[in-house]
Amino acid sequence: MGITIKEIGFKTVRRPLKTPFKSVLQQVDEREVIVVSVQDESGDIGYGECVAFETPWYTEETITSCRFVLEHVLLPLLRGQNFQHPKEVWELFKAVKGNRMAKAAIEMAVWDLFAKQQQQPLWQFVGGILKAVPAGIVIAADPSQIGDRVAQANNAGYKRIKIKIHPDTDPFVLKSVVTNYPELLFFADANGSFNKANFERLKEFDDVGFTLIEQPFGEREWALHARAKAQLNTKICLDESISSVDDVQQMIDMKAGDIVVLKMSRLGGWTETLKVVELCREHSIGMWVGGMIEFGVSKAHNLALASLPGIEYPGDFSASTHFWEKDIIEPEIFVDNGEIQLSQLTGIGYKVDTAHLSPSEEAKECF
Ligand code: OSB
Ligand code: MG
Repeated sequence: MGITIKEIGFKTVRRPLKTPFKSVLQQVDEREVIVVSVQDESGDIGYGECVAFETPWYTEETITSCRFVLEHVLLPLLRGQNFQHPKEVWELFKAVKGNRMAKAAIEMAVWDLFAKQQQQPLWQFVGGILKAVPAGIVIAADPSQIGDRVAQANNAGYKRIKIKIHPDTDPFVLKSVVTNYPELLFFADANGSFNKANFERLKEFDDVGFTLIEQPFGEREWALHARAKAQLNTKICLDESISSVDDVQQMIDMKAGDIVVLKMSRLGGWTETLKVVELCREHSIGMWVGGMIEFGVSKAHNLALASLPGIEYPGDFSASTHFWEKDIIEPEIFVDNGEIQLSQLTGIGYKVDTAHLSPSEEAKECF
């Protein structure tokens, strides 16, 4: 039994966003990802998506560094390997430091392949229980547009809205928006834009009505996050700070946060993510699944993750049409009454349409 990796494929997808994504860290107008496929002897194909950005503004990895590491480091280790369980991929890559987004892309593909071999939807294979996952949208726009964007999201059925904030954001403007929609959940994401000097400013966001504030301070600022957790009523949630299960342990030990944003790409794939989920459950740490302005392959993996018991908050799950003119999966992901139904098909549950990449995308195919 098990799986022997016979073929490995990589394709670059590069598409413009419908609307620019503006955060304090970066404006994203166009997105490039690498779709990884692995095939076994049976001909089944598993898919993963490498979601590093073009430049290192979110994590240190870039899509170029990932392409290098995939081609020259990870791929040679993977070729011809036999696995009894997809967790063995993490073991295989143990000698390779960091590069979690590159590793995650391959890991995802192998987990998908195993679920397909077992003829199970991936969400079932990993122990998921939800049949539908609550949707959630992110508003990363100029302050003057926030009111309109929230109204649009509400009309589209979203029940959870995440708004990007930074020290110059006016909390009173946000408060007037949030109080207009008492039935919606609002999250704030500061992407590490606050610091010791403007700590008091952060406190002004405490009575806006946010369910949580994501990553107010820099990724290694455990003490500042602990201070925020002690002094604010709003829950503190960590995103950039959490790259491993050890980081979650650090957050717990330092009392530096109440909630963790799960991002499989940042954590290095399913194996480490499942360990994080277990640790968070043990310590009653809240969890939800974060987005990466990603295409449907990554989204499908994340939907399976969000189906697990204990993921209590709605994640960054918007419809394919939110970012893209056309996604790379069939059917596309759509939001119905604030929810996304999980596919009942095996593996990630979607067809991957890499045969219809535009010529410029195909020209970038690298292996
Ligand atoms: O900080 O959560 C973040 C997107 C890219 C990089 C970092 C972040 C984000 C988002 C999620 O905010 C957007 C989405 O994909 O829905
Ligand atoms: Mg974030």
